[in-house]
Amino acid sequence: MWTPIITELNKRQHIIISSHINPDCDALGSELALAYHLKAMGKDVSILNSDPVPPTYQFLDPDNLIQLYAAHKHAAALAQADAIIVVDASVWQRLGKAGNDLSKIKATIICIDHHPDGQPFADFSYVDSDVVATGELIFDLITAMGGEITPLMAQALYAAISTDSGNFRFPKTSPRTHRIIAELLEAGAEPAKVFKLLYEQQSPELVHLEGEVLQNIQLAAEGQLATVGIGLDTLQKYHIQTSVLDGFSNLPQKIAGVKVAIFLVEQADNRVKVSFRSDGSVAVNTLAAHFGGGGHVPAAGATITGALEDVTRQVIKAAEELVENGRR
Ligand SMILES: [Mn+2]
Repeated sequence: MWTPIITELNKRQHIIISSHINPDCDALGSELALAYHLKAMGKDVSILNSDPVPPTYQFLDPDNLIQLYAAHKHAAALAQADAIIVVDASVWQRLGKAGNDLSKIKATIICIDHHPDGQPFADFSYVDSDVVATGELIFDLITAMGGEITPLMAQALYAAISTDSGNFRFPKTSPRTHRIIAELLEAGAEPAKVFKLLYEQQSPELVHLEGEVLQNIQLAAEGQLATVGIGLDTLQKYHIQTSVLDGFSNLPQKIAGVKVAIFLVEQADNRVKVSFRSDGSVAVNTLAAHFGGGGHVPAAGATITGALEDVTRQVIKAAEELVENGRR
């Protein structure tokens, strides 16, 4: 039921929207569509994130509504805020330093999310872990409030839902997902344009790095587990920032018979960012949780302290156990 949140939003005037660190399209698209809707209602809206918009996703925000949070710059906005809306995350820590500061101010907290592993922290929550993207929930909220979906909002929500559903193939993709997408197309979303902007703007270096990653995929657990890691030296060789490697997590899943794919990227601070993907038959969020991370059944992640080789060994061992347990 959206009624309590709608009642609350109607009463509030100065609204801050935020989402998780390393924002993806679902986070950014949900924030933007919601911000445009609330602005159309005459409200004062700020989107404050702890991490910048990745360059590949900047096309979603031509009006530059999304701001990089800085305590000194946004003190006035925080002091004035009477509502905070957290989208695509259900725990303050996922918001980084913005979450730390936002959690301390006196304002109504609203949470709209689809992650299954959240903790209750908001005054009003709409968390539905059966939907494939937070973008679906934002669409529902805006339409429940009688809001108009402009072409820019439609593009933002289309990008949110298409990416979070793995282009409509992840298990939680539903008939409802496609009905929402139909309405977004009617409102002006252009799938070919969004696909081109999301997936076909890569540098030659990135495509060549992808070739090297494909070369290095290792199989384990009788071919059910595929793992590949990238070291800092390789990233330097190709002049690649880790933030542009999002699409690489799925690469090992190209191989027939692979149930779990693991993609590791060495970070500068003796940590390794690990992405887990599965075909849906194995819950990789339990694997991520084992290493202090989280996520969904088919897609999850964790950041693990240690050298790339050590972390790779640990993760393969845990994943082999999970794949083999899943088979019993
Ligand atoms: Mn999401």
